Amino acid sequence: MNIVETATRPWPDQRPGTSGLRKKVQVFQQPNYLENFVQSIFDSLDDHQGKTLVVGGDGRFYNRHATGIILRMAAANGFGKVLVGQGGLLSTPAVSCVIRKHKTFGGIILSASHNPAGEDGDFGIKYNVGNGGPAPESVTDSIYANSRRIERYRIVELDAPDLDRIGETMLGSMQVEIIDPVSDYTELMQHLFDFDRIRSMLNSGLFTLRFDAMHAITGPYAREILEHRLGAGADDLINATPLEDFGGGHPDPNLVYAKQLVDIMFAADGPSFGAASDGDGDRNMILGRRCFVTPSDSLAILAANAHLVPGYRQGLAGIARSMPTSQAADRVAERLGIELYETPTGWKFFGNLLDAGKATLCGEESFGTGSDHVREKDGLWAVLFWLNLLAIHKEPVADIVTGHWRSYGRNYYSRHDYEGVNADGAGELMEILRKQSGNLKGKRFGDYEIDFSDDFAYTDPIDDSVSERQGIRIGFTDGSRMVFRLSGTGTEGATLRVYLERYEPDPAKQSADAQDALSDLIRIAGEVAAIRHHTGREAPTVIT
Ligand code: VG1
Ligand code: CO
Repeated sequence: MNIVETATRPWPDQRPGTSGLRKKVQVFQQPNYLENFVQSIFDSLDDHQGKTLVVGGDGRFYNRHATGIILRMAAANGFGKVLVGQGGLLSTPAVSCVIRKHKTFGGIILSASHNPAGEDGDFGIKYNVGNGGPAPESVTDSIYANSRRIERYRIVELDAPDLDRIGETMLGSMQVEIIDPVSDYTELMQHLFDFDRIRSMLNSGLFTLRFDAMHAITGPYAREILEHRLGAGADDLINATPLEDFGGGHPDPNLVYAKQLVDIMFAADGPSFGAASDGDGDRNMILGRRCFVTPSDSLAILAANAHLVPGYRQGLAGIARSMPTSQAADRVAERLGIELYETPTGWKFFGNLLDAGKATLCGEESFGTGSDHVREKDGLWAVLFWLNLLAIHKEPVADIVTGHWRSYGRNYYSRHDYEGVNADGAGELMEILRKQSGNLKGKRFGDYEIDFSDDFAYTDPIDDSVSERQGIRIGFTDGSRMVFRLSGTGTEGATLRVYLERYEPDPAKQSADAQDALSDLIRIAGEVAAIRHHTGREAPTVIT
């Protein structure tokens, strides 16, 4: 086999962020940029010789090209076999599913999630370990360290195989198997949810559905599962063909970017249920007729009802949520008498809890929900979970949500993003907050008094690893909270995220608009962090 060792020099900027390495396509197109990072991944692995790797991505521009290079490098680096999704496609949760089902060594996912795609858009690459989940910080740190001292990469001088033909071929002495990207995942979903019951609901004529794949990876999965297996109509799925540029859109399932779906759902005769997923299929947005379910509420509602669904009939071991996610799930955990874990932002922090059987459901406010069925958040899984609950409860989505609030109280919640702001200004804002955070206790703003404030640090209960500087939390004496952190997934300037939460136990006061209910906290956040001064912005760019 013709293995070539190509000399190269380190790039300075290959530190993985919240979810892998994300950069502009043009950055990845620089000579050796992709190759350096892939070799740095392989150099961080122990004992991968002869083992199996999974490769697939969200179908964005550069996905195919990168897949070919990764295959040629995997062959040169001694892998025994690679499982590749047909066309180079696999959603993020499907990669996790395939790693687990076929017990492979690990997997590489090509995606920048919801970031825009195309020649001028973003590209990304992340490594998942043998449990199917994102590489923990110890691995990403070692990948980065390797990228800083790399001197050569290995590649075979052979053509990469045809990615479109299902079946097995050889690339040098490595086997390549092109697999159907949806079948393993579909089988897993069928095992977790009551497909018969969902199918009867969809066939009843009393229930209507709209799913928006946002021109990204979930299109083929939704076709197979929602349309072919569950009997949804072909027109119930919109934007269901993956495009290399995601149709020029921003496949981020929220009220701003999924506007087409939101307009449909808020029309007078809108469908009973609406949902969307993101670029790589791991996020979900849940809507009812004229009703938006916040991701934090969604996690709490799924947890409170999980015992009704086949895959979770035995109950939940525990619930885990990222720190900025609202405390709605905490109330459910308390009532169920199970543990609630608060982790830093990013799915990689759930892996140990899931592996140890400490948590069953996990969620993030950023439209991410999932469970121990895989080790990634999972968009279509959440959609199916909701469909299963709706088929049982036979109530509108809005009634399920308000019923939940009546029983548990409502956690008014919103996230304000200031995208693409000056990185120095944003860094300064965080630095000043960090310095102040120890002495804010007792400070008053109108009716609100600060109860505590800190820079969130997390000690993993399983391996005792410590992750510091995970966001400034400010808690008030009435239980309200605000959190400030900088995004670790952006590719331009900095993005400041401000998370706001207030608890309302009184059912008579639970129907306000979230922005109104949070208006005092929004004002206080602006004041405490001097947002306008440091960002130069009058208002956030995205409110969810
Ligand atoms: C964001 C979200 C975080 C999520 C991450 C990856 O990170 O806030 O909750 O895990 O994206 O999601 P950040 O650092 O930009 O806040 V995905 O669907 O983009 O892989
Ligand atoms: Co995603």
